[in-house]
Amino acid sequence: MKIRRYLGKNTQEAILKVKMDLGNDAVILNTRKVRQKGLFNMFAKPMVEVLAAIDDDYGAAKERVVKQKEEQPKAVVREIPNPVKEEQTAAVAQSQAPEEPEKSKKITELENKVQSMETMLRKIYEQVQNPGQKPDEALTEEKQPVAERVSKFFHSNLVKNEVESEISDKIINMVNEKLGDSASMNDTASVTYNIISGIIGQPEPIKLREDGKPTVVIFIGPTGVGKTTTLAKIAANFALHQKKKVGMITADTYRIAAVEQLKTYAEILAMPVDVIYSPTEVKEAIGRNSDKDIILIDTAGRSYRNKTQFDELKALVLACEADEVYLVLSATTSGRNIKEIINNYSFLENYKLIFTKLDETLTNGVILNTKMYTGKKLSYVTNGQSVPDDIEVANTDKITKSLLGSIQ
Ligand SMILES: Nc1nc2c(ncn2[C@@H]2O[C@H](COP(=O)(O)OP(=O)(O)OP(=O)(O)O)[C@@H](O)[C@H]2O)c(=O)[nH]1
Ligand SMILES: [Mg+2]
Repeated sequence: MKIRRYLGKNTQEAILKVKMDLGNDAVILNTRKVRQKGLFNMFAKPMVEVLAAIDDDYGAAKERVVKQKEEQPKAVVREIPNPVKEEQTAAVAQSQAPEEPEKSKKITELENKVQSMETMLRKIYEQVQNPGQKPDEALTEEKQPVAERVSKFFHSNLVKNEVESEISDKIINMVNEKLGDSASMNDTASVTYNIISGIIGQPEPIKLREDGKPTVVIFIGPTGVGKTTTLAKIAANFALHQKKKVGMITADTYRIAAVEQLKTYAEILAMPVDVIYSPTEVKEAIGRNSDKDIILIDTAGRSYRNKTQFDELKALVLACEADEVYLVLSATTSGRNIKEIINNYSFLENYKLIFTKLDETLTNGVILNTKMYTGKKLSYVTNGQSVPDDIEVANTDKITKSLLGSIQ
C-alpha cells in the first residue's frame, strides 16, 4: 500500500486532487488542517491535508482511471469507516471560517493530533491483525504479547524508512525497557512516539541578534545539496515576511554560474551580493553590510577529498565568526554517505542541520540517523525547488509520524 498526502484550500479541493492522482480506488485515511508552506505563514489560513492510500498496483489503477474517465465521468472516492469523521468535518468547516479565535485554533490543533494518533493506531491494529499472513505464522504471532507485536511493527517501519538497523534496534530496546510485556497498543505507540520525537528534538530556526549588529549565518555542505537555493529561500522570507534588511555574501567563485545564480536571486529580491575571492576578505564584506539585520554567506560545495579546497572552507568558517553555522544535507543521501559526510564536517564545533529535497524521497530515516550521529539541532527542511515557498521549520511531530508510518 502506498500512502500519499494532498493539500487543498478545503476538503473538496484536496479530495479532487486525490481523485485526479489516484483515481476511484483511493482510500482516505485521514483529513486534517495544516499550516501552509513557508516560514512565516503561521498566521495564514490553514490548508486541508488529506492522507490517501492506494494499493501497490497503483500504476495499473491509474490506467484504469484514465479508461473510467472516458466511460464514466463521475468518480466517487471510497472512504473507510472512520468514527472521528464527523468531528473532522466540523474541524474543517471551522477552518473555513473567516476568523478563528486563538482558543479554538488550539483545540483544533489538539483534535488533529488525537485524530492522527487514532488513525495511526487503527492502521497498526489492522496490520497487527495481519489477515494476509500464513496461518502457522499467524498462530505464533497470536501468542506474542501485544506490546511485542506492536514494537516489531514499528521496528519494521523504521527500517523501511531507512533508519539504520542498529538505531532501530536501539529505539525498540528503549521502548521495551520502558514497557512491560502486558503494555497496551496505545502505551507502546505513545512511548515509541515520545522516544523518537525526543531524539529529533525541538527544531531551532535562525535567531536574530538583539544587540543591533547583523546576525551572520553561513551555509556549508556537499555539492549540489541546495545550499544556494535554501539561502535564497531564507533571504526572501526574512525580507518579505519579516521586513528585515538582508545582505548576501558568496564565497563560491569557482563556478561563474554560481555567482550568477545568487546574483539572479539577489536582483529579484533587490538585495546586494558581495563576492569574495578569499577567506581573508570575508570580514571586510561583513563590515560593508553592517547596516543589515542578517547576512547570509553562501559557500561552494567542497569535496573533502580536495584538501586545499577543504582547508579554504575551514579558514572561511573560522574567519567569518558566524553567529550560526548550518550544515546543509540532502534527505536523499544514502546511509553510508551521510556518515562519511558528517565525519568530514566534524571540524565544525557547533552547527545546526538543514535537510533539503524531502520532496524527492519517501523516507526520512536520514534525519533520525543524522540526529543520532551528531546530536546537533535540526532547523529547516526544504521540500521543492520553488523560492521562497518550499521551506519550513522542521516539524518534529510530522517527521516522527512519517518514521512510524509504513511505506512499502
Ligand atoms: N527537489 C528539490 N530540489 C531542490 C531542493 N533544494 C534545491 N534543489 C535543487 O537542487 C539543485 C542544486 O541546488 P543549489 O542550490 O544550486 O545547490 P548548492 O548546494 O548550492 O550547489 P553547489 O553550490 O554546486 O554546491 C537545483 O536544481 C535546485 O533547484 C529541494 O528542496 N527539493
Ligand atoms: Mg551553490
